[in-house]
This record gives sequence, C-alpha cells and structure tokens, in this order.
Amino acid sequence: MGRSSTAMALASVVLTFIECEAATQYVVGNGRGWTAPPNITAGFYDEWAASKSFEGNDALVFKFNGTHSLAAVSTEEYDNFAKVFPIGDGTNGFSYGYQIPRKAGVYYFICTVDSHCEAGQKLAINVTSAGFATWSPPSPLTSGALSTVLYTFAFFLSGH
Ligand SMILES: *[C@@H]1O[C@H](CO)[C@@H](O)[C@H](O)[C@H]1NC(C)=O
Ligand SMILES: *[C@@H]1O[C@H](CO)[C@@H](O)[C@H](O)[C@H]1NC(C)=O
Ligand SMILES: *[C@@H]1O[C@H](CO)[C@@H](O)[C@H](O)[C@H]1NC(C)=O
Ligand SMILES: [Cu+2]
Repeated sequence: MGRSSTAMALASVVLTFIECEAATQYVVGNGRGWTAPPNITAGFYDEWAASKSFEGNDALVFKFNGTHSLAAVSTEEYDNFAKVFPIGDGTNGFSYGYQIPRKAGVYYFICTVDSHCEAGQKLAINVTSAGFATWSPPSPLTSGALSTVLYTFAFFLSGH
C-alpha cells in the first residue's frame, strides 16, 4: 500500500471506531418517566441516578409523563429552581433525547412547570468520563503502537 492509501485506511478505521463506540441510552426514571409528585417522591431522580455511571456521549431519554418541561441548567439555577427557557416541553408521550457532551462534569436538568422542580422533578448527573476510557481496540489492532496512534488520532478528530 502507498502512503496515501495507508492513511485513508487508517482514517476509515478510526471513523468506524468513532461511529461504533458503544454509548449507553438511559430512560430517565425508568417506567415513571419524567414526572412530578404524586407520581414520584422527592429524591426519586437522585436515587435513579445514584446507581449509574454516566459517560460522555451517553444519551438520556426523558419520557414525559404528564405536562412538563425540560431545562438544562447551571448549578445555581438548579439550586434556585430557576424558571429558565426550556429545551423541550410537552405532555404525556412527549420524548426528549439529550446527548451528553464528551466532557466530564455535573449536568443538571429541571422541569420549569409550576413548582415541579421544588417538589423533586430535577436531575443531576455526574459524568466522570469523557467517553473514551472504556474503549478497547478491536482484536486485529491490539498490537500496541498502532492502537496508540489510532487512539491519539481519534482523540484529535473528536476535538479534544
Ligand atoms: C406515569 O407514572 C405512573 C405513576 O408512577 C406510572 O404508573 C405510569 O406507568 C407512568 N406512565 C408513563 C407513560 O410513563
Ligand atoms: C402522573 O401520571 C399520570 C399518568 O399515569 C399523568 O396523567 C399525570 O399528569 C401525572 N402527574 C404529573 C403531576 O405529572
Ligand atoms: C463527581 O464524581 C467525581 C469522581 O467520582 C467526584 O470527585 C466528584 O466529587 C463528583 N461530583 C459531584 C458533584 O458529585
Ligand atoms: Cu414538571
């Protein structure tokens, strides 16, 4: 293979790996969905999130159960139940998919309808990995040097 076809092959392997990287999809609140009391108790979403390990590029699916909104907010807005402009609002059956950025950090979500947030319709998730940590190279590429190059290149492509 000439130099350019090698580079193209390498690029296509990298792109394939980026597309195939497994991301987890979480349905927020499982069968309760995104809802407020009396359908949930205060602290319900904290308990829901506690057992999970979120990574960048995972998806959160908010299935609205009742009439609600979804706002992605800062720590202060979360603590103050701020009535900010929501990224989605709807009623029973509305579903909003939020893809977590490839960046570790704490992400906050609230409902801005009435006093739902005060009553417990709020979610904080702690994303501790940007989303690459669990990647292991496909078997033909396990020889160290090449996979290191691929890993570095993929990291570069993804904008880090
Ligand atoms: C809405 O919440 C109720 C009460 O928890 C639950 O029984 C029901 O399955 C939920 N419905 C949807 C569509 O999530
Ligand atoms: C609770 O769930 C029911 C459906 O099971 C829904 O009709 C109702 O609006 C929900 N209540 C709230 C406050 O979201
Ligand atoms: C998020 O998780 C990290 C790593 O486990 C921890 O150091 C940090 O304190 C957590 N942050 C919050 C707000 O829970
Ligand atoms: Cu609500």
